[in-house]
Amino acid sequence: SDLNTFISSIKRVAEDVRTTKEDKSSGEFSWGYSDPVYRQRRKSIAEIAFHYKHGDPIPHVEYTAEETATWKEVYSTLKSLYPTHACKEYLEAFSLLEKFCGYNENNIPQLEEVSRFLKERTGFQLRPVAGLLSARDFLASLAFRVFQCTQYIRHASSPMHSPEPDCCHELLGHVPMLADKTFAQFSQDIGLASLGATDEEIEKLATLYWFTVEFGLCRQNGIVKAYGAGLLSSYGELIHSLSDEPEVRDFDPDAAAVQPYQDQNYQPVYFVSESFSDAKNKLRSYAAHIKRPFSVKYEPYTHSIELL
Ligand code: H2B
Ligand code: FE
Repeated sequence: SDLNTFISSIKRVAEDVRTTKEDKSSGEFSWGYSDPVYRQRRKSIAEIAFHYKHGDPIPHVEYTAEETATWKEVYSTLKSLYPTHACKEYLEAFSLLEKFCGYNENNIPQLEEVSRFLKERTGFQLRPVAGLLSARDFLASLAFRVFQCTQYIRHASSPMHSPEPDCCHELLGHVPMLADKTFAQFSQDIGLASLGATDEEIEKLATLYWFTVEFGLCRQNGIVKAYGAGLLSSYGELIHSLSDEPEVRDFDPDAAAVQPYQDQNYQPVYFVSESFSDAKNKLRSYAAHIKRPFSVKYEPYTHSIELL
């Protein structure tokens, strides 16, 4: 039956967390759409993702001087905000990444090096991806502690803005947080909750992901800080999120899962968590109420999913 086919497909070990080539990386949504040199570059970096097999070392990309200059502008601008705007888990990981993974303004870190670092810290691994995946595919890999990571950089004409994820967003937004144990568990829990969920539940989990992993805030010593990757990789929205313009609500998964969001503009509403363990516990009880034909457990020794 369809259900059995589906069950055997989700039981596959992380090795098989392969996703469709159905992606939006043709450049259609990027600023470089009309730049043939940029499009060719994107195509050649996408080839790495299409040929990648789990367990392979991630091939290095030799970034050009122009690409490194784009990175430098993003890196140095954002870095100036982190001490006051980023949560402590982020700051701690960021300094380790500078020490051990080649994070600096003159170098775009290589995914392979970063992936090895994360694997040692929290068991998360990076997998190169050519562009946006469906929410279902993207969340499913989180269940295996695999983070699908773009390797190209945004077009040089707009260093401070990218309409799609690029390596600045992944490396500066996501990677430092994935080095935190509790946050890593939270991320995997969203992934586990997505397995076998209906399209409606996936939509809600994707929205929950949006208001936490991408745009989440947290309170530390009475001060609101950012932990969402969409904030930590956007100079403008990082400032906006901690100003008194937006509305800020206490994190509640039931509310966050159905909150309308903005993908063209800054968010008018953010959710603040008291801590990552608190967010994780709330998410777990939310996930426990999702109706599914089965429940799942992650088997860490074999990196596989067990059905309960
Ligand atoms: N695909 C890729 N390649 N990177 C992402 O960060 C991403 C994605 N995020 N697909 C997903 C969608 C997210 O917006 C949620 C889960 O829908
Ligand atoms: Fe992201």
